[in-house]
Amino acid sequence: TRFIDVGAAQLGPIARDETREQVVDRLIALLHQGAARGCELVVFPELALTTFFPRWHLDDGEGDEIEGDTTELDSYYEIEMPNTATQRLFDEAKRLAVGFCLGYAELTPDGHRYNVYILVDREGEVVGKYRKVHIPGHERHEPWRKFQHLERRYFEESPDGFRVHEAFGGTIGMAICNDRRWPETYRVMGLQGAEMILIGYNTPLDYAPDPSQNPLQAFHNHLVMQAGAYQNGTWVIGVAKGGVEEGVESLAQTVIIAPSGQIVAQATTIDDELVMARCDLDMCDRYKKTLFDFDRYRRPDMYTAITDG
Ligand code: CDT
Repeated sequence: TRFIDVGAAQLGPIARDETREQVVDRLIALLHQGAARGCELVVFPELALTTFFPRWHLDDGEGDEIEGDTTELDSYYEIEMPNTATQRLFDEAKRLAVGFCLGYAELTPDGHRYNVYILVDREGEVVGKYRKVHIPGHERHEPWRKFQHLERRYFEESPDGFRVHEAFGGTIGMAICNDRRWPETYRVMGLQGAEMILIGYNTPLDYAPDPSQNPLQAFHNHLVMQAGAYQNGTWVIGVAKGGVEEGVESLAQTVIIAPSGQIVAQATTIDDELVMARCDLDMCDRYKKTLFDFDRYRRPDMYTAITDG
């Protein structure tokens, strides 16, 4: 049987003035906890190096292009990885022989901005990179909101889509936050044989376009990830940046979900907290080779509206 001992490393809030060095200290502390508990992979959340900056309108422009003064905005993006601030994390992970998954904002040399997740193996090598596919929120400053959700201003949609990586003795996929609400996310990776899908999130409890959803945030969070796990016979590791960050309350409830759809570990705080589970990758076949034997039972010819639409 193939096991991966996985740590889901939830983060509490990251303040606007918190430095990368301070945050990296927190990540390394979680890495040590993971190593002490036998983890070979520690999963950090979406945008794990900075505050969730899309809550502010930070450039001077009004159009869809980023323009004007972008000094603070640009300070939230990484232009290389590893870099001066994160090299310590890579070095310590390699020393401990613990792989990790890290979310951050990427500014490419040719000026593209993506919300990304990287998978780093136990030797400290980046073995996979994922750029967020489903970018939620809005493109322009909306002053009526208590806080902004300007992801659609600050990030481009992935041109790459969902891939899987052979790593940690299994087939691993990645997704970021809003991606977890869409069944296609899991299915596209399920069709590539995903045995474990890593998902980091920042989810404000206050959803301005329809506040009636606010009390359901925790329910919807687990609903979508448990369904995605079960319907594709895969482990799902859902990792939050939670707590009250710059006055905005965000969902915690980090979870590790089995291919049965059952939650096997869950965070109990809204702060930095590592939960772990021994994940049996061979458990995936119980679902992939029976009820969800895709080759035998799926009817793709009946689903053409999904790709034609
Ligand atoms: N980070 C992220 O994608 N958050 C969204 C918030 C809701 S859309 C404004 C989410 O789907 O959780």
